Amino acid sequence: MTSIEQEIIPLAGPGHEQAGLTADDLLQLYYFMQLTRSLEDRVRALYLQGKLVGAVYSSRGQEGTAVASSYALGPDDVVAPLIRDLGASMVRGISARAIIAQWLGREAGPSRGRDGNLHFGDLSRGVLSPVSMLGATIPLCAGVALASKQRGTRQVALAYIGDGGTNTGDFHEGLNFAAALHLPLVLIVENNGYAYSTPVAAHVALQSLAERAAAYGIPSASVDGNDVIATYAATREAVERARNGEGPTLIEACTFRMRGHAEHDDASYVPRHLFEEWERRDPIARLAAYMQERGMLSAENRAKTEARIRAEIDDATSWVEESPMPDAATQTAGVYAD
Ligand SMILES: Cc1ncc(C[n+]2csc(CCOP(=O)(O)OP(=O)(O)O)c2C)c(N)n1
Repeated sequence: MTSIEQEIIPLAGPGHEQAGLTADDLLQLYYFMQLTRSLEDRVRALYLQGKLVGAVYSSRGQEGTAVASSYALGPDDVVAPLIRDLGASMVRGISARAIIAQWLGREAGPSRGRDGNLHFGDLSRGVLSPVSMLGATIPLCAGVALASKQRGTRQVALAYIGDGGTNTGDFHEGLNFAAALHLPLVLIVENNGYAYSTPVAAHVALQSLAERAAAYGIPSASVDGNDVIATYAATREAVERARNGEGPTLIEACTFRMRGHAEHDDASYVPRHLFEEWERRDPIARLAAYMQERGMLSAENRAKTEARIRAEIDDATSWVEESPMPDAATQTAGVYAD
């Protein structure tokens, strides 16, 4: 054990059984968080090698929020991940090959090399593409939730927004609309300490971003976003409420952005002690400690999972590097309406 592992802050929320999670579920959550982290490490390496055009955003340190919340959805539900939510795309089954192909601008990527690297989804898996204008995915998800209500499909829409994004007009309009019509929407507010270089206390006067829910007359919760069990439990409860026709819920997930806004940003404006404090709350290390204490993650199992992830990412990287760029003659196909 390293000194960091010894200092890990134990999970203090509900136990996994109380949250309705089995030992296999915990192993899945561990796998998806580690897969997300390892994939993002790989993209950083590809970026530093000059193989990738555009910015590289990371969810390092906050993988648990997207993984645990999207894990609480049913197979027919819809999710709208943003830049810190790669884990949600992975949980929905978008492959490492597809993601690396997207990052490297290949024809085999979900947007077929027509986008920078960010705006990809997969409607067949219920994953909406991000919209760059922050907040815009909330009215979009409210629309999905409205369709679900009108068609009686009982699908739930799960949207994410950063702390900074809660200050947009679209946040207000989308959430108010969903609340007024009692739509099946769950909104995860990822409070990761900073909106680019602006600390939360400098852009909003609330103690907790969960307080925003009162303005819309909807229930809320504030959870430790680096506790996957607590985040899963709160989201599952909100998803059930939404599915039962009881309208939207806002969940503040408290977490921390362990990198700069993107890799071109060295985060020099973040006091160093915050990184040290949040390192002790690392969502992967905390879940691993929880599982190890209960005999649910043997050294062998952990090594196997890590080897599986390495193989998956190595396979995807070499496959993508061999795969073609889009044909320039077709570059506008699928970009503009015919
Ligand atoms: C409406 C809008 N304003 C500004 C931007 C530029 N921008 C992109 S990310 C970002 C910071 C977002 O911070 P936050 O919502 O807290 O999310 P985080 O990056 O911390 O996950 C800004 C200002 C944008 N994309 N959309």
